[in-house]
Amino acid sequence: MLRYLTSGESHGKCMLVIVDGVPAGLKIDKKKIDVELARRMLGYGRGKRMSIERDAADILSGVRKSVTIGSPVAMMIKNVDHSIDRLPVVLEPRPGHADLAGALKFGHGDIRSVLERSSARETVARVAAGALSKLLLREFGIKIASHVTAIGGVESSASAPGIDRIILMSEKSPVRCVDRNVSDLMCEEIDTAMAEGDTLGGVFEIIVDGVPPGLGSYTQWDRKLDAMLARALVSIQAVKGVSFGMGFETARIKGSMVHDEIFYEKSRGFYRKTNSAGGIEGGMTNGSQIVIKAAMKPISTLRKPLLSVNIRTKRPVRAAVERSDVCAVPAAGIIGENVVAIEIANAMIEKFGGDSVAEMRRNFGGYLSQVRKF
Ligand code: EPS
Repeated sequence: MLRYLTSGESHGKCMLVIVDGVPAGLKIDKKKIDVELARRMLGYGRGKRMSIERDAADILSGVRKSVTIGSPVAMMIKNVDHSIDRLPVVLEPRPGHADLAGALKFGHGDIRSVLERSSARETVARVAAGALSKLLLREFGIKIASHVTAIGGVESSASAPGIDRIILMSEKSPVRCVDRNVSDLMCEEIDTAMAEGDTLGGVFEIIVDGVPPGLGSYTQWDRKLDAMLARALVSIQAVKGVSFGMGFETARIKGSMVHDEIFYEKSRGFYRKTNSAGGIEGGMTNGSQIVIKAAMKPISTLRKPLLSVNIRTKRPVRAAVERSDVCAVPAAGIIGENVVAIEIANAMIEKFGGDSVAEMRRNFGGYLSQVRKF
């Protein structure tokens, strides 16, 4: 089983992650991990912090001569802005943030002790773990991409192109939207929110290509892959909803219009012509691409702050203003790709054995021929 824990405060010394259960024999290309960290920093609408940081992973353990040895992999990403002990006390909780509930829960008289850890800076550590997982998935031809389909009220209605086009086109857009005209409108929407001292949320889509059928399981609730993916995505700061394939739309139309009919050809095996299920049926991959959408609420730090209450004086005040982003949906898509990568890597390890990549490859090959001969 692949598991991981993160540690670190937004303006502390560093962000840390320990990934346990990484198979031995995986070639680690550190540059690829750093590229993933750099992708997380981009996106139109981000704040000043991203021009300060130089996120790069320092691999501390579990790797020898650039190859994993089966022991836990620890990675550290330094915070250039290491100012935690110099930053002011925060007494005015921001509506929508962890501030108030976190202060009440831990008995903190200074909200800074909450916000330093609840900050989305924590996702740096998760992206490092995800980048490692992506390296494993590459060994099995599994690719993951993401693109932004909505920012505030601006939505892209164009159907998503193939995965390689998504990868290419999303990287070209400052908001990671594959539709160029909509991409421009999204940037304008962000400019308007910024001028108004406001923030924006949106929707991103994740596509996983090349997964074999049968990852996850229908046999127990906590083995269902869609449940694990939903948990991973909703745990990203500010993500409020997740849907698979046709998603909520399926609730409005008849079964005959929803379910993906099954076909068979000797050369292809079983296949579908549609993918309303988003690649998962009964908590298992069905061999089609996994397609997931996630909705992110607007960031809760507003330059024109909402009403709040000072936790010391109990007097009405305006909420605290911290340096923050106006819109972080493009970055959230990258974080989404990476938390999904961790879950898929875990499912692969569970199905094909996780001690070494060679063992996984053998079992993977054997399983594919079993499926082919079925
Ligand atoms: C972030 C770092 C943070 C914020 C943002 C994400 O840096 P700072 O607080 O120093 O500007 O830019 O976090 C939030 C929006 C939040 O609410 O915590 C990052 O590295 O992604």
